[in-house]
Amino acid sequence: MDSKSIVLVGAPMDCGKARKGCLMGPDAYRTAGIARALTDLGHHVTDAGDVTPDANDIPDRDGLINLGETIGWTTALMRAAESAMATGLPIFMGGDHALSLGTVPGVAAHAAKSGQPQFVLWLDAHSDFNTLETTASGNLHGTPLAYATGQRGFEGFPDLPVTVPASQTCIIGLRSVDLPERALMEQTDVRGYDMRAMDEHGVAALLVPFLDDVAKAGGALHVSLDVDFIDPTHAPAVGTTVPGGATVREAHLVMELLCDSGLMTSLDLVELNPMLDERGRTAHLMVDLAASALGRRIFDRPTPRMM
Ligand code: 6HN
Ligand code: MN
Ligand code: MN
Ligand code: MN
Repeated sequence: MDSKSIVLVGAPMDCGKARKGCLMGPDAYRTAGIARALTDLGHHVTDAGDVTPDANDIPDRDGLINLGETIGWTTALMRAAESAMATGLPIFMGGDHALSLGTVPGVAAHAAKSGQPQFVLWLDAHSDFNTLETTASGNLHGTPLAYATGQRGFEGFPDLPVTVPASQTCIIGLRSVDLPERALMEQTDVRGYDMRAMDEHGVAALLVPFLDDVAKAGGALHVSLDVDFIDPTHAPAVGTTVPGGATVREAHLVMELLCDSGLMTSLDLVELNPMLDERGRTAHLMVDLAASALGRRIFDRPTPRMM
């Protein structure tokens, strides 16, 4: 793959749920050697350091965990994401998945300026399609895809000038979806594939048609990789483990197909909780997956296309 300018953006956000630890994620990725892994592939890598949240006086609301703080991160990350897009391919190192409340609208705002349609690939056991009104847990890391696609029910959050049409989003890996988020998703044309679809058809058959649509539209592609996409036997360092997830090879294949497509323009690495890791194995796996998406391979050969 061509040499890229990659900018690492730390987002040590930990307020999207009650259990703490994701704030150590950015430093775990640094320690696991993310910059070196990408430099070794021929890329130019800079580390922009960590974003800090905006202050605001938004009052907390019953049943919603850390609402004001989450909105402070959201506004700060929107700006950071939009400006990072102007300098290269950003990798947003989380932090919990609430960080995508900011990164997805931020990258979409950048794409809109050049008239480019924004697409989003969501790799997750969960759909993260709750709103402030439907969430049963109050954990706002369960809401970013609903917000970014412009669903109602986000009182207190900034109105988004640019949203991502649900038809330009694809979720792969689903195995835990709340009833209200399913109802809301069914009113949209978000593409959602559960683990059964992956078992029956193979992950490539799910992903390649979506990538073809991105290519046809000349779109920008944001990828949001939640640690819990991967089965907890391989990726234990996450608070929301759900058994029956992607294997290590399935996850790498997704990344390799993304690399071959040349379409990925930004990447979130989210939900890593180093407190729950075993000798850094989850952090290293996430770094290896990012490397696969950015050109690490055994042989330089085109993969034959069967579909
Ligand atoms: N994640 N649907 C559950 C909730 O609390 O809303 C789980 C959310 C998980 C969030 O995967 O980033
Ligand atoms: Mn651009
Ligand atoms: Mn998630
Ligand atoms: Mn998840």
